[in-house]
Amino acid sequence: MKTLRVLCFIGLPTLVGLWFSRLWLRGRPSRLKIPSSPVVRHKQLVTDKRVFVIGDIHGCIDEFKLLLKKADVDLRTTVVVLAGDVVNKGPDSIAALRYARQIGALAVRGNNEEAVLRRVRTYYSGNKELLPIERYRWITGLTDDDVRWLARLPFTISIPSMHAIVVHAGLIPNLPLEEQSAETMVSARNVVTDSDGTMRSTTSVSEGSPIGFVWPGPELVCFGHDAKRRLQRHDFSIGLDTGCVYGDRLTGIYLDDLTKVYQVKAGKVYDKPAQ
Ligand SMILES: [Mn+2]
Repeated sequence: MKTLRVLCFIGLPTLVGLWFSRLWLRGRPSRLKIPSSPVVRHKQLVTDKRVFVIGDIHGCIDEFKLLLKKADVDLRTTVVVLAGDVVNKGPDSIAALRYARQIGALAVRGNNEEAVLRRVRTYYSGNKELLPIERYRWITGLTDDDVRWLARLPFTISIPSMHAIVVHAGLIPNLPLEEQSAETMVSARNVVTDSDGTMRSTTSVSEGSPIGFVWPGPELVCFGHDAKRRLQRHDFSIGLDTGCVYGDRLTGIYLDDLTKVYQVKAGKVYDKPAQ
C-alpha cells in the first residue's frame, strides 16, 4: 500500500513531467500526416478571370504586396498564381505564405516548399535535429493549416483558357504531365539530349540547354527557380524568377497580355545565391 502511494506521489508527476519536457525539448508532435507527394499532382484551373503569375517570392512579403499594387491586380477579377518558392531564404516566409492564402492565390510546389515539408515532418515527429538550423527555425511558427496548404501544392497548374502551364522548374518536351518526374518539375534548370535522342533534365546550368529554351510549346510554360538567368523569354516559355531575395526584382505577368512585364525592386539583399 505504501509503495503504491509513493508511486502515485513521485512516479506519476515524474512521468507527466517527462512527457511535457519531451514536448518542450523536442519538436512539436502533431497528428497531421504529411504525404511525401501531393495528392493532386497536376491541377487544372478553369476560370474566365484574368490570371497573374508571379515568380519566386521567398518570403519577400513587402515586394509581393507592392507588385500586386503596381500591376493593379483586382482580386475580384484576377486569380493570382505563384510559380513556387514562396518561402525560405527571405525576410518573412510565414507572412508571404499567409498572404498568399488570404488572397486565395494558387501556387505550385518549388524545391523550397519540398525542403520545408521535409523539415516539418522531422519536427512533427519529435526530432530536435531541426532546431539548431537557423534558416529553418521559422517553420516552428507554421500552423497545421499552413502546413496543409504547403502539402497540397501541386507540381503543375494548367490553365486551359490561356493554353498555359505553371511549374516551378520546368518540363521535358513531348512528355505527358503524368510522366514528368518530380525532380524535373521542382529542381531542373537544363535539359540534356542523350545520343539516343532521349531528353533528361539536370539541375546543372553548364550541361545541355536552358529548360525554357528547349520547350517547344504549344502550351506556354511559366516557370521560376532559375534566378541566375533572371527574366527568360522564349517563344513558348517565360522564366519569372528575377532574384528578388538576392536583391534584384520580383516579377509578374498577366497571361492575357504577355507584352507587359511588371516588376518591383527588392527592398534589400536578403540572401546570397548558393554557389
Ligand atoms: Mn527554386
